[in-house]
Amino acid sequence: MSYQKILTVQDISCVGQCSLTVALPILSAAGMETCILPSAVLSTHTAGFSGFTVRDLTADIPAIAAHWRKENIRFGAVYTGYLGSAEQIAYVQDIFDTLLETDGLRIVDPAMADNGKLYPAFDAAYVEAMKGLAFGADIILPNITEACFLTDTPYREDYDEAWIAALLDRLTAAGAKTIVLTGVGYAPERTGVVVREKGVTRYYEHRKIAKGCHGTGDVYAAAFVGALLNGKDAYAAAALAADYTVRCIELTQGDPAHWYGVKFELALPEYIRMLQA
Ligand code: PXL
Repeated sequence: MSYQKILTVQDISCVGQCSLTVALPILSAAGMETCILPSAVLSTHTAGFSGFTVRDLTADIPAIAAHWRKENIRFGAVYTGYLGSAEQIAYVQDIFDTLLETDGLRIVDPAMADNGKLYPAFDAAYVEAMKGLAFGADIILPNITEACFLTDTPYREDYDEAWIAALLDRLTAAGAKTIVLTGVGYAPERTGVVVREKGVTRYYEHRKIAKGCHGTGDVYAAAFVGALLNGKDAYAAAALAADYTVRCIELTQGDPAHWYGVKFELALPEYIRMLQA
């Protein structure tokens, strides 16, 4: 697929290998002109560091978006990740409505929770706002915890294929279009991703290396978006992104000092080769 101008909206965690500091290099490696809108600036991410600083950039967003409209700037896709506040979600919705090219893609990673819990910055009002953004998008990439929050489903550690199918049904009933549900494993040491598109559900299973490696959701979503915009279908993009994320984890394990993220940079050459295959 051709070179496209896309926008990704998520925070800058200055240290911690997540959100914009992984999305920008991965999408650039995927050959996309990647414009960014930082939702907030944090000294580090919020999962494991203490005493981090946060500057919420919500108030800056309307003027930034208005400037882009005035300059007639439009994007082939807008991909959102960790956002700063419920109020900001309304501004992002406005960006979806006014700054996309005709047929531009709305891709939402509702990055707000994991392992049954919301991230520290978020509350029930944020979840409600995220429902509106996610169910109006073309593609969503929740993990199981986020899918539960989006559908008011009690979270479960143990589940089977029927429970996952019911969770997908609830997302679809609420308005979700293409769903990429991450972190779905039915056996020890195995995990994978379930893709439901136009009523067809497919599962890509792969090796589970480590439990809850930080930042891998963001690496995965960016790699998925890069593959999709390179013309892969949703299932192929989901599988490619899984293979890349596994490589990133492999390259990081064995270095306990690197607990806060994955060394995704080391696998970028492989990612580019996967895109070309
Ligand atoms: O990886 C998701 C993420 C992104 N940004 C910030 C976070 C987290 C997860 O904790 O804290 C600031």
